[in-house]
Amino acid sequence: MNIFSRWREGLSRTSKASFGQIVTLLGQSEITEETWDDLEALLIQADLGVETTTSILEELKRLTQTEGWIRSEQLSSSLKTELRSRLISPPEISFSNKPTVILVVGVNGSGKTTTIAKLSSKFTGEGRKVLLGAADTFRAAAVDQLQVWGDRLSVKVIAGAPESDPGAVAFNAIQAGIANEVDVVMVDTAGRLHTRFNLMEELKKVNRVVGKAMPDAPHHVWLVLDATTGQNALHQARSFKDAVNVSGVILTKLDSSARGGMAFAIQHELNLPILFAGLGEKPEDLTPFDPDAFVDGILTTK
Ligand SMILES: Nc1nc2c(ncn2[C@@H]2O[C@H](COP(=O)(O)OP(=O)(O)O)[C@@H](O)[C@H]2O)c(=O)[nH]1
Ligand SMILES: [Mg+2]
Repeated sequence: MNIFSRWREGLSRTSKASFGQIVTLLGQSEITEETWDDLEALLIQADLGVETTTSILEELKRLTQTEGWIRSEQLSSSLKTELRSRLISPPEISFSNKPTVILVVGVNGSGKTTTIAKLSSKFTGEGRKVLLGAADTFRAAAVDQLQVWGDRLSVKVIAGAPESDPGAVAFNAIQAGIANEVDVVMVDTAGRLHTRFNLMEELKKVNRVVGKAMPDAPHHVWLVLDATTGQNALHQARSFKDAVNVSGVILTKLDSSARGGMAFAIQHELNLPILFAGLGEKPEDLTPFDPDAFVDGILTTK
């Protein structure tokens, strides 16, 4: 399957819902005040966020005036261009440190552990040696889940006793990573504690301890966001961004979401690149974020 069909399939819920209505709206009519009102409502409904929606509408109205457009289908390709221009092309991931330490954060259920498994499979496939740290010590099941993935993928997992200090687990994982000469250490973290405040304080501590285990670590901090949680995820994202130095986002469950527009809101509000996207539950369903294929996917109705 080529990359565009892969994304079209993964985004079919989103394209059938909100964006499908946009495609219909721009199908065959004269541009009237109602076109603009409907387009605005649909973009907001698709979770683009008010500011991004407003700026896209302003640009399309300006173009309509200068180009003298009268038919709504004339807006289509400009809408595509405007959407694309609001997505950041993901930077190449640097693995220049040995080990390169990646801290993976996000709320419970967002897909951290599954994503770490998918990334392990990807990185291992690229010939990199991977080691995992199970620093979500708040839930015993979380450690088991990572261990099961580690066994399946033949990747070493460093874990502590239940309820042990997550910072200590992260520290041990990095030391083991150095001793075993691995290329990548990924540290899974808790997504829920007694309070949000406790969670953020704990993450800051893990972040600091990681820096003690290896200077300049973590080299990447990736925030996993669940696309089905819509605008709500943005509030969470801000807390994480304030607590630790998040360098990129992984947007999961785009396949289960009808609100793929979240991607635009994330980039506008957080100014962080989306590095990978989850288009399903299988390991190969985690794919590098491709802005062109993404925009094509949300605007293609079958
Ligand atoms: N459909 C779909 N499900 C996903 C995706 N990523 C994760 N999941 C599912 O989301 C659930 C929670 O994932 P988990 O990794 O345990 O989340 P964590 O609590 O953040 O570690 C699991 O059932 C995963 O299979 C995705 O991209 N698409
Ligand atoms: Mg987990």
